[in-house]
Amino acid sequence: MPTTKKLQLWELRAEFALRLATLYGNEVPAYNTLVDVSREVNEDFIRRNGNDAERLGSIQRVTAERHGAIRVGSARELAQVARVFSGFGMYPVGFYDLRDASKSSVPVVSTAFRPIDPDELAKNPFRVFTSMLAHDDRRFFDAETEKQLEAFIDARTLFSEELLELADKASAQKDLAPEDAARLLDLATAAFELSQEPVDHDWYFKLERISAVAADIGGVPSTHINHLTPRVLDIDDLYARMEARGIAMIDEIQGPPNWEGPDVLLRQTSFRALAEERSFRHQDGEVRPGSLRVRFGEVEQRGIALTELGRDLYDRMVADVDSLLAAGPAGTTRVEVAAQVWRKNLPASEQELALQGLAYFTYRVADAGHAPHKQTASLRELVEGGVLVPEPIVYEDFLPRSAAGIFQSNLTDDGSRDDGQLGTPYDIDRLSEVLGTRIFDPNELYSAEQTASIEAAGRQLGITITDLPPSASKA
Ligand code: OOG
Ligand code: NI
Repeated sequence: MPTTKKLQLWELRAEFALRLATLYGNEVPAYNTLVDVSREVNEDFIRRNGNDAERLGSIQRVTAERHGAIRVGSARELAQVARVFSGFGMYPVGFYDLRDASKSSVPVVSTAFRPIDPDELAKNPFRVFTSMLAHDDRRFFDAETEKQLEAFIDARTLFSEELLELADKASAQKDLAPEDAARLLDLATAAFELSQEPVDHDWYFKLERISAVAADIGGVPSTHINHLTPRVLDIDDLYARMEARGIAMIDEIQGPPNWEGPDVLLRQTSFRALAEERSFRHQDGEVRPGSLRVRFGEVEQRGIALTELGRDLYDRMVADVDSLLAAGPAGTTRVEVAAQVWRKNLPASEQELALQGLAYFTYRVADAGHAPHKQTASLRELVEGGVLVPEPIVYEDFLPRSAAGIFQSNLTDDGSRDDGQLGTPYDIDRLSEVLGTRIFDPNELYSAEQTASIEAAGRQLGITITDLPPSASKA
């Protein structure tokens, strides 16, 4: 009977993503519009492009695909988040320092929790961008505010013991009995629901003057989903359709431009959600209604994962776009300039992206019959001879500059920061210590997948494949 069947981690994860989507759709109705429009965009894209449309993920995966964003206040809370997500087969990948990625006041460091195995990603790729307030960073918070933040955050409980223990159990067993699963899902979903508890007015707005993000994290008694982001196959189409419905999007699509060559990394855009009712406790002790506008809708299109070499090129192209834009005639847009820079620098075919070692691919044996009759062959000759076909590995992570852009474009003002002060030094190792578990390096994950596929192809052909792109030879 299905009711006695244990649930696998991916089933828990898929159900968790659905529950959060229902919750968020009730809280922020514009999200439901976004999901509807995303579905239309994807269906039309498949209709126009046929089989090719699914090169970067099956339509089932893409339609179900979401990323969430949450924000927590302390090392203790972040370590608990890691326990909760581990119960859904989601592990920390990548380190993002948004403090330096933006001019305005975004005092957080972040990682993303997601599945790491290709099979698990294919079953359900739910991921959550998770930020921790750097409350000890003097550029943003003076000693007194730091103490107040610490006291406020230490006094609250985001995740109950019961939730943490159920998550630990799922994580250890890799599955969960139905009653436990139901309870885990209820508790985990409720932990991210917007609280109705009154917000301390003066405390919240004291923090907001420093940083709206700090207020959203440390000014309220619980955490909540900041946004939930569906994935589309054509973000330009999505943007146009949302505007046509009268929903004002941010000015530009963040990340790579639309161009005729392969899509790489991640393109994102967003709109500000409406103000939401909250109640505030004022200094006179009275509770009165008010409103906050901190949440928003975001949508994304995912492309091919770039290698470190490719990422260096990407960063140089982004810098080129900046300087051309600064020097260029008024009225030219970033997107126009970027498309020119892309044409000049980036190979226009997946095959060249692969063979120049700029992006990650797996290699499928397409024509073993034409394999050369020798012991070794280069990757290029096998691909150019049609023996192997490169298939793109999708970028499963985030971009700090776009993330900062998303944070920033939705803030009402810049807040304040004092760059004369020294920041707290965070990096991937320090954040791993905070989490109590190692943060995976995304490049290692992509590279291992690519290498494994080349080795498997070599075994299948009985050939040692040589002259691998630099990204594949060092795994
Ligand atoms: C997270 C912003 C980053 C993305 O998609 O780049 C992000 C946040 O606003 O909490 O979600
Ligand atoms: Ni996001």
